[in-house]
Amino acid sequence: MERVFSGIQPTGALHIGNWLGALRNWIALSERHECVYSIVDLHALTPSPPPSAEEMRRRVREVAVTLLACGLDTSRCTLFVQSEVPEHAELAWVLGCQAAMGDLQRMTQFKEKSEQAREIVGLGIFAYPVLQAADILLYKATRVPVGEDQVQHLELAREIARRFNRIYGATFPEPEPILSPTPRVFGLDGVRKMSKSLGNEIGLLEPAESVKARLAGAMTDPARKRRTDPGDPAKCNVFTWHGYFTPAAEREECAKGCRTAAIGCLDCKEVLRTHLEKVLAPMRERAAALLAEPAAVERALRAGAEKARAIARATMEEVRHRIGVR
Ligand code: AQP
Repeated sequence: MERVFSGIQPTGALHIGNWLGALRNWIALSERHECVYSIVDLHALTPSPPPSAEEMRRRVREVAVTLLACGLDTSRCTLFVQSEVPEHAELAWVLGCQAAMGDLQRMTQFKEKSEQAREIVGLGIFAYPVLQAADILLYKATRVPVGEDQVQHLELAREIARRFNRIYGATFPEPEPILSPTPRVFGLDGVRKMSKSLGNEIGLLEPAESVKARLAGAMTDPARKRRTDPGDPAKCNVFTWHGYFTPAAEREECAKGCRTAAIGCLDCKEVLRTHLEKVLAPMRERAAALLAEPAAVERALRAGAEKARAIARATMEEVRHRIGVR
């Protein structure tokens, strides 16, 4: 059985982009592989300014509840919080010594995130892919589910593994990507990737009324200015979302109605909302039950950290031996 590793940052409320691009695939993979999933809070320290301690704790709890509410089953996978396994930071230092500055400078995410930094461009955002390589290699994972934006980082993790193995002897497998079937979901603005930090998302646990209001403001075909103008579904981001949630026949009806101006964008969004609710409503319900039982969520995370630590300790022991430190 292959070992799969993936992580998610507690940088805000999880959204339908995370669900389509990662989480539903995580659940499917945990049915046929040994899966290790982490809420990577150390990565979430990299924005500038960082979240307060209270905010970080709140987000970690929120992400844990959302993952469980989505249907992640901790009896079928290991789910833990990254900072509960100190070996992640330790291996990141060791691997950082073998990561080329030039490679890190080329990372698209580094360029984008350093532009978003409001105070400083910290070393953490520069070294982010090294910590990510440590996350994966610590578990000797052979497969990593990734969205389009993470392919470059995984390639770097493979390069770091190769370099380490060349210098110190075969230690790490080179992890292969499992490209998400939905690698990039655009946000409400229809232009940028849906992101927690861009405010262009529909949250998985957002109240139904709020989803409705946000959908009403979602960008459609920019050329369709008035209700009476015909639209082009191929140029409409909302229509792309129909592809994720609406059955084919109804979707086709919406497309026809749009092209002929028989329906307006709000009618089309209402059809989407009905189908989106079929996914979101059960998640909200499960989340409410989990929130009423915080101790159970905490127990699940602690048990996950125990399992993760056992693997991480064994790898670090081997790494220390290979590099000659105590
Ligand atoms: N819009 C998206 N479309 C498809 N997949 C997505 N993912 C995120 N956004 C989309 C996938 O979700 C997983 C976890 O992502 P993450 O939280 O670790 O980081 P991210 O990709 O940086 O997500 P965000 O929402 O954009 O967070 P912020 O705003 O904090 O940077 C990954 O597999 C990712 O591909």
